[in-house]
Amino acid sequence: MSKITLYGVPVSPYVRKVRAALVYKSIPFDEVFVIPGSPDQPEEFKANSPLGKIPLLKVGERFLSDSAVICAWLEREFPDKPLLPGDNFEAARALWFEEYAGSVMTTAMAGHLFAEVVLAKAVFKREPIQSDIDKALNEELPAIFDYLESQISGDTLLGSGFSLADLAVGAISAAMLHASHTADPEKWPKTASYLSNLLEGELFSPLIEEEKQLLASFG
Ligand SMILES: N[C@@H](CCC(=O)N[C@@H](CS)C(=O)NCC(=O)O)C(=O)O
Repeated sequence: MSKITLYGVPVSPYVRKVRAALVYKSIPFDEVFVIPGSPDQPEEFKANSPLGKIPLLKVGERFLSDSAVICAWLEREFPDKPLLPGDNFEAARALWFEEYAGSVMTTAMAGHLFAEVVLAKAVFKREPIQSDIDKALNEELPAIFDYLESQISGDTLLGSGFSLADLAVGAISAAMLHASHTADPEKWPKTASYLSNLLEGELFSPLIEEEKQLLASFG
């Protein structure tokens, strides 16, 4: 098997998704810490990440960008513990949740909540933008929780068990957890229970613990 190296920071939701997929499939990998936009990025990253974004995956001497592309490759290369169900329609639904998590959920949970509540002061060295936090808390997250509440089927999003849908939704929901927010169990009982089981489960909890230590080091 070619050596696999992941470039990025673990607190990025897209990097977290790839880390979780690698761990889920028991694939060994190395990591290189890269903060997007920072001046001291490794030359290898600059030369091989066409948009300068994380995650970037090195496989042997070749490179793949974009978390969805990387997960698609992992699924084909390491099919033993599948993240996509065998049923074609259910597989497409898993991809839909990956898209929803990577767009709508990421804007609210990472762009508006995590960035402003956690990163603004500690990393960006500025005051948080309160209007972004308010928009996430009052408009975006309630709409997301309403939608998830209507979709959750038992312990997972797809009726067929754990899939890429849960991996992608968990990867972004960890950003909300870092910002100390959860779905109110009174209003969204299925979503609150689903998210806490997912994030406190054996896949995500060790990753989140590691990230908490990293965030603490940011001051
Ligand atoms: N669609 C991409 C998005 C990746 C992305 O936006 N990563 C952010 C960090 S969370 C980044 O690298 N931003 C730097 C930039 O946009 O220049 C993926 O799924 O990997």
